[in-house]
Amino acid sequence: MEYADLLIENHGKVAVIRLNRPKAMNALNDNMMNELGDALYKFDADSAVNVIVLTGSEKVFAAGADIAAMANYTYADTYPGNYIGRNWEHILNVRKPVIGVVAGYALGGGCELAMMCDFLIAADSAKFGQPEIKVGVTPGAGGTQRLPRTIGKAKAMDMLLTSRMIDAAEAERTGLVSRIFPAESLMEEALNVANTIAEMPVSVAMAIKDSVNRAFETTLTEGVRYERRFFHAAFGTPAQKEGMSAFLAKRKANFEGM
Ligand code: DAK
Repeated sequence: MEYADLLIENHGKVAVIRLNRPKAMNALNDNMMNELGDALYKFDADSAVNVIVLTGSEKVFAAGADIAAMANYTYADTYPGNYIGRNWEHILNVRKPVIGVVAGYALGGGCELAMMCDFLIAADSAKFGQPEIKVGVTPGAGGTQRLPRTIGKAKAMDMLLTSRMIDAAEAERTGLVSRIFPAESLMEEALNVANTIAEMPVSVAMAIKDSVNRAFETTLTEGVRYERRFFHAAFGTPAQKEGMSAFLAKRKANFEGM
């Protein structure tokens, strides 16, 4: 796959999508978001890929929406034109696991895009922020919704209202990122994590993702019911037969194609 604003790498069952507008700090524009949707859907449908990694460069994940592109937007460009909604949220439709890997800045729409990943791994150089207030807008891709659900109201309000950036350590402490690695070894470590997941049965990984995401959309009772259906259904799958018989035979399970 060839794209103007993305770089694509294949690492076995792991596909890596790299945001790539180095001259504009990977600022997110329509073309990049269209390309990102295209790449995500292709990998989601590719049976050779079990896990997708979304990352940026060593310096920046993404410094937000492209301010130069949107500076002269009118209300007609945004609300009737469905700015953001029309092409920013494809990632939410992806059913395979998507790991966000962040080095350097993840600001504004960049932080919002990162939060749409299933979980985040960060370099010790990572900096997260929602500085939209400084350019006269509210966040528009979930910053006021996903951030408080993830790090709590006090921290989220602080970040959103002051535009303060948090570093990797604070991001890990508050639950925004799951693990931190030294910047030099970030991709190697992130690929190890991705490969661990890629060796699991992809159908079960997808069901777990689906079920965890349901936790944010429903009551506890309904969420547990939803989970239980997947659990029951698992007993009709090759993954359950292979996983449990491998355990009992004290051998490594082979979940290829499951
Ligand atoms: N957009 C466009 N260009 C950007 C950019 C951005 N967000 N961020 C950086 N650049 C460009 C700079 O203009 C500069 O370009 P040249 O001057 O070289 O041509 C180049 O990238 C390098 O940037 P700096 O010279 O500033 O580099 P530094 O290392 O000094 O600083 C920085 C890095 C990331 C701290 C700084 O660039 C920065 O503060 N950038 C802006 C961060 C920001 O404010 N992000 C939030 C953007 S607002 C909406 C929904 C969502 C949104 C809006 C509306 N609706 C539903 C209507 C979302 C809004 C946002 O994300």
